[in-house]
Amino acid sequence: MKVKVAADILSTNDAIASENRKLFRENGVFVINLMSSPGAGKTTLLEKTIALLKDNMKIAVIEGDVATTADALRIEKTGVPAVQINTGNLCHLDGSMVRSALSEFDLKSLDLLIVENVGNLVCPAEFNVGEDCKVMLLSTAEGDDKPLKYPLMFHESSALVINKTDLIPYTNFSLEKARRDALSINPKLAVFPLSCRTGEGFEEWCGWLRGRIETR
Ligand SMILES: Nc1nc2c(ncn2[C@@H]2O[C@H](COP(=O)(O)OP(=O)(O)O)[C@@H](O)[C@H]2O)c(=O)[nH]1
Ligand SMILES: [Mg+2]
Repeated sequence: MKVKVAADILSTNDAIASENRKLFRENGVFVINLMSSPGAGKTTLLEKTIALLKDNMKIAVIEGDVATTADALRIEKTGVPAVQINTGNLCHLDGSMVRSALSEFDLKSLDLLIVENVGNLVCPAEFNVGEDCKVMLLSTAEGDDKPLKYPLMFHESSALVINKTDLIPYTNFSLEKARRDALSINPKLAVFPLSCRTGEGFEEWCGWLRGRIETR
């Protein structure tokens, strides 16, 4: 019975996500669902990425967190519009939550909408919000065993950003192991090691993003 309830929830969500996707396509906006554990650096990645891309495209952000408007306030400081969704006790964003935020934006004018999901390595991967692709962010401080321990996140993503490469000398994180294990789960994953602290790796990451947006 529990399995059936879960299946019903997921299929209801998929129907709403499809409606969102249709709306995004009609308005020509490319949508990313950004997922990671809390503290991996999602908001910092967005701040840096927006600073590099915003002169050439129109960007907006939906921020998902259990509580506070802290991340939306951080994004607004970059000069792009941001809407905060507080999920209360829920550990992920779903299609209807994203839908409820869309009226805050002029979708037609946007090139890129980024949804920062709630920090969690499990359920965000199960719930589509109508995105074109999911991007997974793993930081070197979390350990290189995460791809094998949380495979769905890596399986569902189009790109894996490995953040905080500046911290590698202070950890036992193996970039090669993390990359190899992630690719064993999803051979199509585009992998971008980078550091939001030093800026290393941003050229490759932003290049991939620009390419995806141009061919949307
Ligand atoms: N050393 C280092 N710290 C980082 C890097 N990126 C983010 N941080 C720090 O990691 C913490 C969590 O970042 P935040 O963007 O809020 O993570 P989020 O919870 O995934 O949105 C903050 O203190 C950031 O300054 C990085 O590349 N290197
Ligand atoms: Mg954040």
